[in-house]
Amino acid sequence: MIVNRKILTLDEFTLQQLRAFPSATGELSSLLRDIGLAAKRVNVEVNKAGLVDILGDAGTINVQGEDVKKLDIYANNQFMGVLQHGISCAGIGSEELDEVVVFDDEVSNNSKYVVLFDPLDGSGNIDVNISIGTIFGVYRRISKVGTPCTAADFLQAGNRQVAAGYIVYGSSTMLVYATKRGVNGFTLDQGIGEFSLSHPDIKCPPSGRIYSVNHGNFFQYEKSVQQYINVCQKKDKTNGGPYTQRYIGSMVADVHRNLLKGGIFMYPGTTGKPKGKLRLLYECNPFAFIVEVAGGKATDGKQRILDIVPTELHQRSPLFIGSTDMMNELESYLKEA
Ligand code: P6P
Repeated sequence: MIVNRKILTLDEFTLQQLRAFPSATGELSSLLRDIGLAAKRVNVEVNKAGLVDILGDAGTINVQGEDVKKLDIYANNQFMGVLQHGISCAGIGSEELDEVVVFDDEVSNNSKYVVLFDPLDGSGNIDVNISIGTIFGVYRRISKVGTPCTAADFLQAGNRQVAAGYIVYGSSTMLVYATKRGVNGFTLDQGIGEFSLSHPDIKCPPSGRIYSVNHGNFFQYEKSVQQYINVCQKKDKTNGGPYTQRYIGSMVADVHRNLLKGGIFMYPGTTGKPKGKLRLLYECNPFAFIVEVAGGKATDGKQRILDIVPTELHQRSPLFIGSTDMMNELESYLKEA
């Protein structure tokens, strides 16, 4: 296999973007490089998780009431650490932490951005070697630069994100990063230890034939959602099908696949959990930003995810996200209801 070393690394890409926009301060580029470094460190541990005593529960319960696995904590500390010691971030919010962390040092207080992240989504899959991921969203702070950031900086609507991305630790490790200018995917080249541009200008196909949903909750979904799922199952060659159902219980992997191939991912509300399971700020919002920039759609079943004004750091939201044509067909059933 001839390896093309002319592929831009993440650093080369961000520097190229910086040269294209001389007015940019470079803080966002620097923040992306920090995230790439943390991702490489987490990737090493994820790749050897079966070999070292990093598997299994850490014995603590996180704010979600879920068993926290050691890799969750390690990943949280890696992302928090690089952001705290970088030059671009005033503070963070994390799935693993009850409250936001205000870095409150001189450099951080003079930084423009705050970051919300889920350090290791799908961690229940760690022990069985299924792809997992990190999800992050970047906001320009609304509090005064030069002062410590505040909780309000983290409760902005998703349409105020300046960037968002995810890392999928799978058969290969990819970092996918979006700004309003586009979505780009970088694959970790182990030979040089750098993320290299492998998927420039990712677009979400307007339609697809993959639908992703947990059928185990079917009878807990609203009738209109059940109706759409039945429609998916009845698709054939005459109406854009047949569809296939793909759901591996790891949002980053499921949404990443649908983003590249076309498809729809649904985590609807259920009778038991009317707001669903996924977190608005650091799961739904980043993916909604990425998928919309790539040409897709994301709603909570009633409104655009990115228009929801959050009230709590860990609030949940139903999520329907993916190819525009599929989302429009789903919405025709939701509207009927
Ligand atoms: P269920 C993983 O715990 C996660 O937050 C997402 O990554 C995934 O899509 C979802 O939960 C799976 O939840 O209830 O279908 O097992």
